[in-house]
Amino acid sequence: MKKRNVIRKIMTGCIAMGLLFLTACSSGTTQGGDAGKNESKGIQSRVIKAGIGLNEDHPQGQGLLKFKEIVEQKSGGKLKVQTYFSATLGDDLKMTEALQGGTQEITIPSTSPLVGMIKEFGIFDFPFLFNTPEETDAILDGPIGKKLLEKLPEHGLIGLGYWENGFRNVTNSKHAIKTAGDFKGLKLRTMQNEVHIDAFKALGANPTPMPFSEVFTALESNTIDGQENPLATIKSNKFYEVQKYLSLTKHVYTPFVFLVSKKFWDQLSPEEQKILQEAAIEAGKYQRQLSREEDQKALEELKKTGININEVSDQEREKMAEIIKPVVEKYAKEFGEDLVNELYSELDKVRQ
Ligand code: TK8
Repeated sequence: MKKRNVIRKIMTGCIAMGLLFLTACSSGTTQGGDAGKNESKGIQSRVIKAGIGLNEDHPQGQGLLKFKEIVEQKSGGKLKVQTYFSATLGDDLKMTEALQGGTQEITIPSTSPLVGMIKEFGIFDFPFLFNTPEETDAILDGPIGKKLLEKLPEHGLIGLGYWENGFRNVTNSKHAIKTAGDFKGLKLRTMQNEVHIDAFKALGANPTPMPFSEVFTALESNTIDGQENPLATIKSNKFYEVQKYLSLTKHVYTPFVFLVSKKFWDQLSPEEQKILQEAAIEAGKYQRQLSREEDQKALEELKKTGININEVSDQEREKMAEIIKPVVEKYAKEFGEDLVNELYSELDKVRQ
């Protein structure tokens, strides 16, 4: 009899522990719940709000859908990614602030508007820095890109890697940009980024920084004459409807940075963090490839819209780079000459 009671007591204890464990696991229902810092094991049911600034059909949107597919597949459907496109949750800066506040879990902004928080991201805004995708991938996926991601946690953000926004070109409603002098007096929207603002000022333009979501209306109402973005964005946001000229300047390459709220990240188990990290990298490879294919396709489709498209000669691009050089030198000092020298030596290695 005694022995049977002892066994019953042990069995009751095991069931209670099991129930306690199951309760703890299911407690993190939305936005990470209260699972505690990395103490939870396994994968909990969570809803992950992921917002971006561009449309679903843009490579950024397609990349986010791929990320969602991978996360939900790897987690057996327990991690659910809710996707929001076209700045419905706000522009890049607003969504980044939402991550810092813990009211949104993921966003993938351009690095340019983040320079107010991490000024060193500004090295990617140096005009005419990159020439090829091989160069951009080598720098972003190498020691320089990693060093900049390591600055994010102190700002309440986790960076899981870089996706591709792309090489930027100028559209406007006044005239084709064929020479450095053609920027004179042009009211050009720029991202909220001091390097872009000073570079276009040096070229004689009249730069107006504003969030991306306001650009179409500003162009339509002629508040500004032009803007600059990669071809996929120019096509996806139908800028050809309100612009007459597209000049293929390829003056800057902009990365997207994949951001996760640190408040949310710290609540995840190592297994959940691994799923998000792997999905961000895998979807990023897919997104970069799509972005490069789309850049060519978008040019062909933009030609059919009637917008006046012109190439810009290497000679004129070199003249623009020469005019902007003092701006780059000024910001190289501000961002740290060691970092900039490391950037140039890394670039030299890629070009050998
Ligand atoms: C979209 C922005 C945009 C960027 C800009 O969220 O602001 O011009 O190139 O694509 O990040």
